[in-house]
Amino acid sequence: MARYLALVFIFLSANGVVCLHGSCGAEHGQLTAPEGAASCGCDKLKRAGGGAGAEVKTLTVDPAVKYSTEANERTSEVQEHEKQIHSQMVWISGGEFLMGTDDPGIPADGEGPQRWVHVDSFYMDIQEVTNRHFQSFTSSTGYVTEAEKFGDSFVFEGILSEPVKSQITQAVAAAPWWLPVKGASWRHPEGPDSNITDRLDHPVLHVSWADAVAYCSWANKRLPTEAEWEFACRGGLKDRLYPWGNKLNPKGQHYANLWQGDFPTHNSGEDGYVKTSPVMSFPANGFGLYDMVGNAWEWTSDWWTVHHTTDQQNNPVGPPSGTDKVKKGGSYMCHKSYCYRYRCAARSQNTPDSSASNLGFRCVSQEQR
Ligand SMILES: *[C@@H]1O[C@H](CO)[C@@H](O)[C@H](O)[C@H]1NC(C)=O
Ligand SMILES: [Ca+2]
Ligand SMILES: [Ca+2]
Repeated sequence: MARYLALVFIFLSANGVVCLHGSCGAEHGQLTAPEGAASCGCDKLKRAGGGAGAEVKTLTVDPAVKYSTEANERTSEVQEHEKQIHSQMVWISGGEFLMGTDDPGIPADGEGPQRWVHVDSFYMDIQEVTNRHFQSFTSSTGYVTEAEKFGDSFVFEGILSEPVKSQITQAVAAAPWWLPVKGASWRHPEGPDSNITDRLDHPVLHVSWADAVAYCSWANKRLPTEAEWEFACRGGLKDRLYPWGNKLNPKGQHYANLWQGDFPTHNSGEDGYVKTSPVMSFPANGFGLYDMVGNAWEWTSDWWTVHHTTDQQNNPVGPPSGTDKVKKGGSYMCHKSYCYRYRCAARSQNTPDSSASNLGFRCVSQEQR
């Protein structure tokens, strides 16, 4: 209880506004992207007790060391098996690209200025890491996620069952549709009465940044930098909004799992899904990558900053330190009225120990895995 009270207090002081039930709703009808405070609240899922400068708290062993060492000791037979249960990867031939935008949908997010960036070639998972992938990781390592250790995670109110919802008395002040749910984790995405049995091919959710790093390390991969992620998102197109171009629904078709309707009260599911979709349910971009925008947000390795140099950068990795990590691509909860972040240049942030029902990841590597 104390944690949640502290949580609400943090948001009150950080944002200077209280967004009570309904009062954020004034924004719902507007079709232009909100600037600053009015947003999906995706960046508000800070765990209490962290405070400024908080780093990942619970992992005492560097997951990169621990899991790559274990990985090195596996037999080739096991490695062969794992090849089938890891995501397929695609070669992304590096080069220069225009990162960010001079026409930011959400200026406060630091989407601009547009700048030339070079990234080296790399391999990238063609899909978000799935529950099946993550299950193979935890069953061979015994890894326990941060949400499982904390005992809770943030779930979007709209997908909770009534019994679970009725037991919750706290919410995030700035984004009341986010509820801390006891027992919510990647195995139980909407709390104890839910499971992933029928969702093994959906993106894994409720994974913290350290959980994502641990998984990628185990697979002999790593998280992408923001620059790599955005280069990959653009799929070889220059200065476009989406991985497929500038039109959200070319020829009336849906190209990503987003939100249709009024956020947060009504999701029409016009694209076929009101929650996550199986990975690769929508068309791939020009590089053969699926769900780069929509479905689940994806962690990157960069610390968050909104200040970017216009000097040409070579393989930028973001600031050396920070309090939040960058996530990219938006999720099935994103709608233009509230979270116009399903664009390649869009970005948002979370503290590394955050986990939620719309946040996942994919991995990259320098070599084919
Ligand atoms: C998983 O959830 C479904 C309903 O979504 C339920 O029918 C099933 O029994 C659950 N499985 C387990 C193992 O709890
Ligand atoms: Ca949808
Ligand atoms: Ca995604």
